Amino acid sequence: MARTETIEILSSRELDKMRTAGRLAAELLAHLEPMVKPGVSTLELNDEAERWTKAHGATSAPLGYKGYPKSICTSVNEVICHGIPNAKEVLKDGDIINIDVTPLVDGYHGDTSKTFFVGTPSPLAKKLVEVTEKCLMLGIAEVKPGARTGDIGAAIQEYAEAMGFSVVRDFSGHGVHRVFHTAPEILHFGKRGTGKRFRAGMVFTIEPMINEGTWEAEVQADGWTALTKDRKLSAQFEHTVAVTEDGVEILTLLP
Ligand code: EYF
Ligand code: CO
Repeated sequence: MARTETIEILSSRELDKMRTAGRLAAELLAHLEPMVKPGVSTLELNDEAERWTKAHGATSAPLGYKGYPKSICTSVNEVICHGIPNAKEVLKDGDIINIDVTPLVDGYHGDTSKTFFVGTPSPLAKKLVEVTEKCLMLGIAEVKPGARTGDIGAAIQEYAEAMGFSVVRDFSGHGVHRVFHTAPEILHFGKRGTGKRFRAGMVFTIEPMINEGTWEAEVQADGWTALTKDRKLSAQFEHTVAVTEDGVEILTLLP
């Protein structure tokens, strides 16, 4: 859906708050990473994320957002995004799982996600996950004042398709600050030289979802979980980034 709101320019005080939220989000993913092993349920990951977030003085923005029932999203194998943690979903060797976290810290959101291997991945899963992470970094490399949202989408689409994969069309990156989802909309496909121009102080996510087969998605009967139409694998990585005077700062990276 197109986002028509104006794109906020954050003050240096607000950017500092976004740095704090982004750092906590990255630390939360790093905290969960050792738990990603065969035999753990996605509900156990959720419950530890919720406990750790509260223990660090923050709240989990996804919990209750538009009615979403859990604190994180856990998207396994053919799930593209918004997988709901569940006690019956137990990870097994060879799975891939994206964990998407958004702690809300002192009124500001840090939104990041990463796809992890459970045990030993197949060669195809390994390639898909590596290509998806590179798509994110190629998208981030396009960000600087004067560049446009379409430059990000073009860079991601060109690389993903050259590697034999497809780019999900139905979900996009988004502006993020005090508001979880706002302008600009960041498509992960498109044409260079199109879309909104970046200015220093804008903050948004880039979160490409890359599929092994068709780009087409469908939403499960639960109304939340998005799956690949052909039930082949999907991977995703996400960072929250700020446009700086001369380029970009990744707010959800650990030093
Ligand atoms: C009714 C949700 C709403 N939406 C987006 C709500 O940007 C995100 N991750 O990077 C993101 C995370 C969550 C989220 C967690 C819950 N929601 C999910 C699915 C459908 C929907 O529309
Ligand atoms: Co996001």
